[in-house]
Amino acid sequence: MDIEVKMPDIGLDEVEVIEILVNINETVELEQGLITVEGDKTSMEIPSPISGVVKNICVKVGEKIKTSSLIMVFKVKDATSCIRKEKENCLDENIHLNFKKNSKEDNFFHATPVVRRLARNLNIDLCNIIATGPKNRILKEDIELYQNNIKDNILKERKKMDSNYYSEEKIEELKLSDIQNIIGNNLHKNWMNIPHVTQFDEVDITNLEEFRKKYNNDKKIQKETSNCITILAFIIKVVAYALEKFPIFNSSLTIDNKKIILKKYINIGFAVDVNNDLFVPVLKNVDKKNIEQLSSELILLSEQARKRQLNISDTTGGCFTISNLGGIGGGWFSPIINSPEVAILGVSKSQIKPLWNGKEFIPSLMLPISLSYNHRVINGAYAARFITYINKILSDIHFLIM
Ligand code: CAO
Repeated sequence: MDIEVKMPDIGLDEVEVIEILVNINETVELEQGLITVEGDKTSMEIPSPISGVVKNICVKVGEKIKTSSLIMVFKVKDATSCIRKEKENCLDENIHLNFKKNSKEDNFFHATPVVRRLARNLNIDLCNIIATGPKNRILKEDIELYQNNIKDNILKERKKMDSNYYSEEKIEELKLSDIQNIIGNNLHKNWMNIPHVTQFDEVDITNLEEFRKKYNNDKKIQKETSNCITILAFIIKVVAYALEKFPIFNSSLTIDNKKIILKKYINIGFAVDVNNDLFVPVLKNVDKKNIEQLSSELILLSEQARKRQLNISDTTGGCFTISNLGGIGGGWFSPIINSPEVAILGVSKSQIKPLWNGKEFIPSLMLPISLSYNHRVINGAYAARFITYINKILSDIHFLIM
């Protein structure tokens, strides 16, 4: 059956056909654009009121047409089934079919192709939009308003769900401290700006712990418990050795990322947990101090951090940072680099594990370490050598005297 499609009343006496959007023999869906017409101030896509195959195109580009001018002839199998029921009330009453006329004036809409495209892209049905333009025309602003209302409703709905879930008696709101805000912003900036890679390793510290315990027992016997040394002091010293051997780890990047600044001093920061706030005091000239000196400075700076009495000079000038969570517990973690430094060492809790010595499994105290490095500055092979070097010296502290 053939059906004629005519030009709807779009509120203009005469319009020019500026584009034909379909071809003869093309199968066209309901509401698919057929032609674009242009009036004095606006252009508009004329949607198809039916689905079917285009049999004849009765207009040409550049032709002036009026309301009710014949646009096209469609071939359809079944005139009633070609109009989708659910869309029926969206049909423009002024699009004339020779067998049917939509009488639902309320649902009449006009919109420019730009607006229709916008609606299509946002998956918005024009039938749902309240038109505020002249002659019931849907404007871009109407679509935006509708879109914003949807967003508002979603937010309201989400808030409602959240408040149902977290009723006020069940939650407590805590404000982040100023320090948390500052640290959080820095961490976020570093995480976003530095291409992080984390290399993991496990160090056999059985001998080191044996030595440390012996040393601390002597101190206890001499009633010098304040001089007891933790594993961290050894790690700091070993890292200083490694920084000397692998100077690129003792560097920083200029802000424009164009130059590497190699440092000729070794200052190492260590993270201190103070009631959920994080401080990083810096031990200066680590390479020039022995482990006992480093340990007493470490204890002093940790105490000052806990009392929140660190000076600015205590927390600046670091070349490399160590974050030791091993006193608390947990396995490996990926520390975030403390820019402008280019690497950080994370230390986790040591555990006894069976270690194969070629003949048998030996119970060994294994210390998990994780090295995050700035991949812009340091390549993976170099980082693997660096962590392997740290592993070697920590496993056998005789290397410290070499
Ligand atoms: N594995 C096993 N035991 C460890 C260990 C490890 N990796 N690190 C420390 N220990 C041991 C110490 O040797 C000590 O044992 P002894 O009593 O036998 O000597 C005990 O745990 C307690 O050590 P400590 O934590 O008090 O001291 P420390 O020098 O190792 O660390 C400090 C000092 C200030 C770094 C630490 O107290 C701290 O605050 N750590 C948290 C760091 C942090 O928050 N990092 C996260 C930053 S990112 O959010």
